[in-house]
Amino acid sequence: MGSLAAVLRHPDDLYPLLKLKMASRQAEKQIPPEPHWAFCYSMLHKVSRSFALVIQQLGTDLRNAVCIFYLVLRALDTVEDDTSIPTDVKVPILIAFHRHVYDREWHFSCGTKEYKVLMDQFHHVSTAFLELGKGYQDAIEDITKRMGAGMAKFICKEVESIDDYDEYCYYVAGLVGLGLSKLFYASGTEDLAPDSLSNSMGLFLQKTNIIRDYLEDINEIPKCRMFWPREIWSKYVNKLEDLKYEENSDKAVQCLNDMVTNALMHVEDCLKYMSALRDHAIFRFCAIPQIMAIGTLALCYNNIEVFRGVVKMRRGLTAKVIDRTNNMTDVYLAFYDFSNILKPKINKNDPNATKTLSRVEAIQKACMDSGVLNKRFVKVSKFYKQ
Ligand code: D61
Ligand code: MG
Repeated sequence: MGSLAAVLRHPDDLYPLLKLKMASRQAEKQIPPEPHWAFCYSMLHKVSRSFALVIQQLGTDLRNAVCIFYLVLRALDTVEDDTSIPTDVKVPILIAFHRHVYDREWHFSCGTKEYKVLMDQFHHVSTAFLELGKGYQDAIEDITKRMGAGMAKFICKEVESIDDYDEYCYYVAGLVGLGLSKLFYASGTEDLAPDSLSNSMGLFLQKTNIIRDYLEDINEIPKCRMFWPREIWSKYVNKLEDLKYEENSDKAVQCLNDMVTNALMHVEDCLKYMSALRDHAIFRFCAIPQIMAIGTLALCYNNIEVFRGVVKMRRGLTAKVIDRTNNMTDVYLAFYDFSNILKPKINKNDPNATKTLSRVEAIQKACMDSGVLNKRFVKVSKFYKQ
């Protein structure tokens, strides 16, 4: 749970934290009896603290499909991320991965810790996959095929331009959005969302991760892979790793702010996507990660700590988001609030100050134009004070 010091500083975190603790205990107890499904759900809890809880709340059929979708792509990503696998071994595995899910005998050992267990015991995932409905199987296979091909393309290619950056994020996260929209549609409760909006849902999450994980990725051993586009960082430093050195602090923060401003471009699409959802569980499943992302960006903006250590929202704030996200009003309020946390951090000497400010104002306008927020309330709202 959150640290005692943090809870003492934010006493109203306590109730949501306890509620979250109970919900995750409950989820752990609900592990199915069949060994392959038991493996899949306990794996989901181990590899994704954040997604497991929201996936758990979906209805049974869709939940099983999303759980397997997650684990298949996590396994694919474990191959992509393992920098000790030689390229000539890795590329064919990425490209053929969508066929391996039909083969109960197939496995490939790589990754570390819980990811290694996922890879070594992958037959449990394929066994569960083969029990899903055909509509779900086809959607998962299709996305796995396209993502594997995209990852293979970027194994040998650096992220140079902003277009490359958007293309890479499309492969690894935008496609997840497209796949999820298909699964929601197949479950019968939602209309099929336009691809461009589904893509934006993924891009916003992935770009936030890439920004937050700068230091972790640059310090990766044996070798690092970086996803910050040269077109952005080359305006500030000669080498991407120069951003972490103290003498470049001013440039580093300006570059970071440029990256955050770029990520904020996707917010209006995300709001539009979420506003079309009908099912309460699907809504929460989609909205909670999005609110966490805008919260993380507000925290990272103009914050040198991104280059020094881990910048994360405190556990209590995450618990509050999970507790308070039930409808579009909650989403608009959260986006408005977090934009309001970011706004006063904009320094007028920052090279992108005007651009960032106009992005933040556009987001706030979109929230206000929804008509569900009350102007006076919003002015004093400190719902999500950090
Ligand atoms: C609604 C709800 C959830 C959504 C969504 C729409 C649209 C897209 C996404 C979730 C995907 C967002 C991915 C953001 C986190 N990034 C990663 O995990 C990176 O790996 C990308 C490739 C594997 C994607 C696996 C995945 C992730 C979330 C899912 C899912 C599958 C299936 C269902 C639901 C959510 C990243 O991982 C390492 C790290 O973050 O430390 C990387 O290697 O870049
Ligand atoms: Mg990866």
